[in-house]
Amino acid sequence: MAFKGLSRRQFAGLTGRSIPGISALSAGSSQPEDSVPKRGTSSGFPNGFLWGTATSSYQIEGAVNEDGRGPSIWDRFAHTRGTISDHSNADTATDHYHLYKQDVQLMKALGAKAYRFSIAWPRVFPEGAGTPNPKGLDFYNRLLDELSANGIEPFATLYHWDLPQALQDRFGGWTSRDASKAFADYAAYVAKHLSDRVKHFFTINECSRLVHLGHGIGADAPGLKLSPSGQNQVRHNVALGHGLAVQAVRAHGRAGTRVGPAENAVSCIPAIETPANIRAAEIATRELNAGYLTVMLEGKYTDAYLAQAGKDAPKYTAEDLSVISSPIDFVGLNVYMPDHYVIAADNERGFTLAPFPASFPHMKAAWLRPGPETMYWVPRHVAKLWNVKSIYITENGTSGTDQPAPDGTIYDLDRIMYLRNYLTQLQRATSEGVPVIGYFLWGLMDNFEWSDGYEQRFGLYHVDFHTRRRTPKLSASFYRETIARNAVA
Ligand code: GBH
Repeated sequence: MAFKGLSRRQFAGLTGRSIPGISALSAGSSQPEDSVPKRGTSSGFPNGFLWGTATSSYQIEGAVNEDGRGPSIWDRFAHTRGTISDHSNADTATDHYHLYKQDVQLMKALGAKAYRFSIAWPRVFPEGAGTPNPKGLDFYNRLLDELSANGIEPFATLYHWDLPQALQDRFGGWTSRDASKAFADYAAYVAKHLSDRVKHFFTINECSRLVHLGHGIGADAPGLKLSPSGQNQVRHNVALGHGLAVQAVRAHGRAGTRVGPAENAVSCIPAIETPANIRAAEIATRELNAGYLTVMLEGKYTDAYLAQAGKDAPKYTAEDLSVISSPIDFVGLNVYMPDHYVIAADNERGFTLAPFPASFPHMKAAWLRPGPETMYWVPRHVAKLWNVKSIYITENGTSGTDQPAPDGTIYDLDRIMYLRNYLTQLQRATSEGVPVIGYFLWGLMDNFEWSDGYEQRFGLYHVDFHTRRRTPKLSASFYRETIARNAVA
C-alpha cells in the first residue's frame, strides 16, 4: 500500500529505535527516556489535554468533480489566471479524498487523539442550498468511521472558505445576508447527520481572512476588492453566519453537541510585560477584533469601531447582534504570529502599536514572524476579556523549505524550533490557569496553500505532489514525542 517505505524505517531511524510496525508508532510505544523529564500535571499540560492536527477540505481533498460535488469559489478562483503563485490548483491536492485511510494512520502514528478537518459545503449542497447530495456527505461518514476505529476524536469545521460557487453567482456570496442564512441551513443539515459522531463543531475558519483577503485585497477567493462599506457589510454578514450556524447546530445537533468559532484573532502582545502595557494590549485586542470575536462575545460593535466606520458602518438590526452573540461552548484560536507589539499610551485609544523593525525575523513565509509569546497572550487576553472558559488552539505551525537531506530525511529544525518555543509558551498559559484544553497543529501534511499554491509546506508529513507519497519530517517525531511525554494516564 501507499504506506510502504514511508514512515516505519524513517521514524525508527529518527528515534534511534527499531519499530516493527505502524501500530507500534502510536503513543504507547514512545515512553519517556530516563533523561527526559517526566511531565506531570505540575510541569506539563493539564490532565486530558487534547493533542491533534488540523487540515481543511479544499487544501487536501482533491476529487473536485467526484460524487456530485459542486464547484466552490476556490475552484473558480484557482482556475483564474494570475491568482496562484505557482499556477496550480487543488483539483487533486493531496488526494486525501481517496487516501484518507492512510492519512488517519499518519495521525495515529503521531499518537494524536484528535483531528480538526473541514467539511466541503459544495460536496453536501452542490448548489449551495436546496437538494443535498448524500454521496458528498458519505465521504465524511467514511472518514468519521475510520477516525473512530482508530480512536481519534473528530472536530469538524463547517466553513474553511470553500463557498459553493452557485451562491456567489446567485446573490454575491457573503456580500449578501442570504449567504448567512444558507450557511445556517447547511450547518443544520450537517449537525443533524453527523452529530452522532461529531461532538465539536467550529463554525467559520478565520472570519478576518475571509473578509480581508477575499473581499478587501482580492488575494483569496472570491477575489473581490470592495469599498470599505462593502467590506464592513461582508464582515457583518460573516459574523451573522457564525451566529446563525451556532443556533442551527444547537437546534439540530444531538444533546451535548458543542460549537464555537475558529478565529485568527488579531494578536496584541505587550512589548514589555509591564502592568500598563498588558492592560493596553487587552484594550487593543478588544478594539482590533471588534468585528469578530468582540461582537461575537459582547453582542455589540465597540463605539470606536462604529465611529471609525462612520457612514461606512454595516447595516444591521438589534436582532442580528443577539444572533451573532449566541452563546458558544468554546473559542477556537488560530495562533501563528504576533500582529502587534503594544505599548501603553496616554492617547484616546490607550495604546500605540510599535512598528516592526526591518530586521525582525520571519519563517519561510514572509508574513510569518515568530513570536512564541503570542501563544501565551492571545488565549490569556481572550479568557480575561470575555471570561471564556474553554479554548482550543485550532491551528499553529509554520512552513519551511523542507528539503530532504542526502540521507533522505527532512531535518526541519526551523519548524521544531518554532513549535518548541510556542509550546513552551502554551504551557506557560495552561500552568497559570488559562483554560486552553486542546491544541491542533497545522498541519498534518503539506497541502494546497491557497494563493501560495504548493510553495509553502506546513505539514508534519512531507507530500510529494507527483506521487502523493507522505513522508514524516523530523518534526513528526518531535510532535510524537511531545504528545507521548505529556500524555497523562
Ligand atoms: C491559516 O491562516 C489558514 O487557516 C490555513 O488554511 C492555512 O493553511 C494556514 O494559515 C497557513 O497559512 O499574505 O501578508 O496578506 C493563517 C493566518 C492570516 C496567514 C493572513 C496569512 C496573510 C498575510 N493567516 N495572512 S498576507
